[in-house]
Amino acid sequence: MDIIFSERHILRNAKTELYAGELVRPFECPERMDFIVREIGNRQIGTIRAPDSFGLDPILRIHDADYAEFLKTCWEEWTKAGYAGEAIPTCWPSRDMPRRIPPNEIDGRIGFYALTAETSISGGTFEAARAAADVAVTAHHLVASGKNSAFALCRPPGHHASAGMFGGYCFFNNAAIAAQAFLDGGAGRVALLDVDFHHGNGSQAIFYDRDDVLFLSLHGDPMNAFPYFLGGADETGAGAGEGYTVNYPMPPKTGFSAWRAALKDAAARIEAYAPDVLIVSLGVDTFERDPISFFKLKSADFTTYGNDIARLKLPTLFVMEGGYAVEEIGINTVNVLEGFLQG
Ligand code: Q9C
Ligand code: ZN
Repeated sequence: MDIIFSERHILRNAKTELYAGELVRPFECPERMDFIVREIGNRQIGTIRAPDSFGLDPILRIHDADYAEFLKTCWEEWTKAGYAGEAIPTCWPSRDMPRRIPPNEIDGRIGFYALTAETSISGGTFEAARAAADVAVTAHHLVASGKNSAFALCRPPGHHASAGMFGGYCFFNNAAIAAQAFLDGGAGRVALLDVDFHHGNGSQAIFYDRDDVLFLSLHGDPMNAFPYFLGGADETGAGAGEGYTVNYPMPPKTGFSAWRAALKDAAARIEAYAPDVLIVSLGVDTFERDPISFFKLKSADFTTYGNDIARLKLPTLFVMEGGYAVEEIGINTVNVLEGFLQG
């Protein structure tokens, strides 16, 4: 399998995450990539190469220009304001304050563009997020030009980012950018299967009213899990997109047999849609020992479901999302890819 990876991910090296009322070292840390890269080498599943550069164009097919500009200038503005810590929002246009225009001051601007407060913005974040989008677009080109599969080893992840908002460790939506790139390159239908533990709220929002991307997500029930405010089974799409969003929220302690039954249902819907290509938003935070999640998948289960995905017999682009059991993230990620390759 061709694997695309950018060393520039280390430019995303925030020191703080607001977690349980404290500033802790972020769960979404650079070493995640070290463990995955090492395991790819150990198991020899393919060669790793650096991405090409595509600039902002493919990003702006998904994201708002003012949002991209905000991400580019946020850290500089924050520093200029004289703040000592990393950039963290504290005020949003929330339910009872629906005035939706970006304020001038950085404190207001960051709140306008933020979904959540755990994801601090630090110097280098924009550059790393741009490199991750390059990884996704480069890997998309391999599949678009005839390879059966590719792995976009993206960091930072992307599926929580919407057209104009960051959060949940995500800035640019790498999988959505790849989906749009396939469509712009001539594909008619793309299926986006999100197997990260968390609901892919950004991806859902981006494609909610469209029928050219079928979005399916298996995730912790938002009544009990981040991102809490999207991901219900009753969200099925809008307008032309009605029926093209499919959510599988599952309760705490869900194990592999229930999870796999949801995957089987998703696979049947993907088959019926008959897409030109399948994108998998691959988060391995469904693992039993993930520190911030509540599913109970074991390492061997990742191989099994990689194999299940292969049985769809579709050109497949895997895009890295979450996974925070750092010591085991390499094994679990490569298990999916190996299971796929053996399928
Ligand atoms: N108590 C991704 O996996 N915090 N993002 C959750 C749990 C945010 C996860 C707190 C988790 C974001 C890409
Ligand atoms: Zn996740």
